[in-house]
Amino acid sequence: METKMLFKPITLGFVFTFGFQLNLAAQKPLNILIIQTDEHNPRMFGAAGDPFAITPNMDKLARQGVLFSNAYSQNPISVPSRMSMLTGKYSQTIKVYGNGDPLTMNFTTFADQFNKNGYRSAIIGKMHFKGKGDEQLHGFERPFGDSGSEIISGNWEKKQLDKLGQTLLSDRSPKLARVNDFPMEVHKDGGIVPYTKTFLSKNKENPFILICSFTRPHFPFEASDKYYEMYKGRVKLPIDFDSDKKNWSVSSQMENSKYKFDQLTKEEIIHAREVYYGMITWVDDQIGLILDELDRQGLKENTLIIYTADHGEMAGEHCLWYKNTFYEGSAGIPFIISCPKLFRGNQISKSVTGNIDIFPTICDAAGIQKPDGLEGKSLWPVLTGKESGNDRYIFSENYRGGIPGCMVCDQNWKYFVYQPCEKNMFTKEVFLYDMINDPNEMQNLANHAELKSVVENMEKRMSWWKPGKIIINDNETSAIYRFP
Ligand SMILES: [Ca+2]
Repeated sequence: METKMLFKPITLGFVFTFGFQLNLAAQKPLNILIIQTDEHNPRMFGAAGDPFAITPNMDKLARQGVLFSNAYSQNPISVPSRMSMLTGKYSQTIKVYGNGDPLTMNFTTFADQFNKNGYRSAIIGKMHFKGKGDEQLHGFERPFGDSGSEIISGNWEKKQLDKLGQTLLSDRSPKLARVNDFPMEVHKDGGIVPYTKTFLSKNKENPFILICSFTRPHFPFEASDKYYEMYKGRVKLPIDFDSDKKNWSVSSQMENSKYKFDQLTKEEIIHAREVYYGMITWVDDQIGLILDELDRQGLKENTLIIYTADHGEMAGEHCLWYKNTFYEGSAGIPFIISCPKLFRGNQISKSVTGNIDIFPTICDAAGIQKPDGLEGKSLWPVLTGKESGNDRYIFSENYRGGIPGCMVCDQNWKYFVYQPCEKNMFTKEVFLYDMINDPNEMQNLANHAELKSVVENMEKRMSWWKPGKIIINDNETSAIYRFP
């Protein structure tokens, strides 16, 4: 993908020691606002260098904060990614491997930790909690959103659509991407802004941690004509859309046999991407409304704002769609942290990070003690210029179709493996990409003899991962896989 910077950022590094040392104890408690989308390709917004994306609000947030250009989902599918974010722990630790696994109550979320310190914690929108009842709220209030087995309280979407005599697409295929002439606010995400306005107005005086969590730009691929028209005829194919399919992992081959990605025409790929971009811009507009409201209610200065997604969307890169792969489009996430009163904005950091680091980072930012056992690492020293963060690395796991996979990456290298399992016996697959010279991950270098030491180092880092002890509930097939 071509890149063009919309603004000239400062790159974070050791040379900068601009962090402001604040006496946090003397400050009013810091509010935390996390804006999360679902399935947002990390390269498809303006501040990330995308030449087509129209995302003025994400870009503005990046100008006011730090954009982390090497940020990853800890498991590129909804439930495990979200539970890793809330607990600061990896899938293997919390035993949430796929969308069928509920988070058990013995894990502390950041809501639990902040509540103990006098905060109000709430999620407005999606969080994909499993199970039923209040015990599945994990310390959060839910003014609006999915909870337990309910999809959306008040059946928001159906009511809106019934009034219009409309239905939304139920099929995920990019082949069916379509344009509507009714507003996108009828989607269940349409409730997020009004509920957020109400929440903010009721919590001006007490500290809060709020997650505004959008389901868009998750498929089905459907945008209103207003947003589609912004992209019609402008969007190109991803440069690696037809990369050598022999390089697909067994896991991606399984996805392709189910969803027939390789049968999409170039025209269908471009059309689906135009619609997908439209969905991103609609979400961006919603983010703008939330940030404006924060400002209008006088809360912006004392609020640390994070923008992230639970995982990406391949959107045709590597001839793949959706997620569940370790390629950048799927395992990568957009990741911005902004709080101008605490650290300087308009910076890009190459420090490797991900949603698992949010828990310790917001504890440090708010001056709240971190619980023991967090597996995420605080970004506070990076944000405040005390550390370069250049030596950081991070993991991602995935168990799609019952095939255990694990990725580790640093700024230079991405390494991932897939292990054979009882359902699919194959030779262990290994992938190594040079992320500096091959950012589109076109050449697998895992078997190059001169890079043996790189592979060995990555394997050593990955030694904590024990797929042989995992029992996977892959809810898409309702199957439970046990490993020897
Ligand atoms: Ca998701």
